[in-house]
Amino acid sequence: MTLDQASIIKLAEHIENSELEVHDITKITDDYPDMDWDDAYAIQDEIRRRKQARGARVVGFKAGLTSFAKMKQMGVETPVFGFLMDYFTVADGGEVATSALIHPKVEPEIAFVLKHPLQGPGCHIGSVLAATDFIVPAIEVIDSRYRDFKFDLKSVIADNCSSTRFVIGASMTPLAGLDLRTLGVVMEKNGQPVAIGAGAAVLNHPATAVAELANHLGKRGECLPAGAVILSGGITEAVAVAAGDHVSLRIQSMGSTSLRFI
Ligand code: OOG
Ligand code: MG
Repeated sequence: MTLDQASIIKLAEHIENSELEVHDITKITDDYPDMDWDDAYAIQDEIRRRKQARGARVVGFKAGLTSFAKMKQMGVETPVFGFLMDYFTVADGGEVATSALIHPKVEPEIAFVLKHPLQGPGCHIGSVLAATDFIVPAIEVIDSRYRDFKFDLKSVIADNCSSTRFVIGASMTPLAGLDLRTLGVVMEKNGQPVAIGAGAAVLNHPATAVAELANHLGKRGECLPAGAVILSGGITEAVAVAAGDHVSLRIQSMGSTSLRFI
């Protein structure tokens, strides 16, 4: 850690206010070039604490920047981890008000729901497969608080990895007999395919991203709880959206989900 507690609190407030007041900010490493990874996660934790203190509940966790397409798009090379609050949830087929967002983008993802908690360190693909109850298709809406989505890893971690909304499909798919690597993924915007991929785009197997997330949380004395939504990361580049757009996602053998921006 290089930042004192007062700076962590000040930066958490600064970033969270940009979310709540819907305006962008410059990346925080411009002003704090020496901040380290622990500082970045401490700011993210403080944002989570502030939301919980207002009565919001954590409903899940996410891994991000887990596909080469996303790493390339954002110019980084390491996965990042964040949390999902109750108010991020959008009903399947539901609406997202763009007036509450700065410059939203959508990503096709595979979401995991566990039947047993996963406690790192030492989680691997096998632990994730054994603990998984079912998987569902998910569209994550991201909305970096940073101007033009320009950030470095420490800035994006502090900003809870651009998290803002997500929708998941309602068909529970068990893992038995499925090869997640070869599942085809098609996301459409207004009826046109805009993102096409397969599960292997995420670290060669999306369960690897979940294992890394569990190991990350384990180092901090936390676990991935049973029943939570776990987003394993965008399979393709993120696609910008605006009011009026309808986005749908179909994943082979897993069904579909959709949402509309108003
Ligand atoms: C960071 C969040 C990335 C994903 O699935 O890769 C993410 C960003 O690109 O703004 O959620
Ligand atoms: Mg994502």
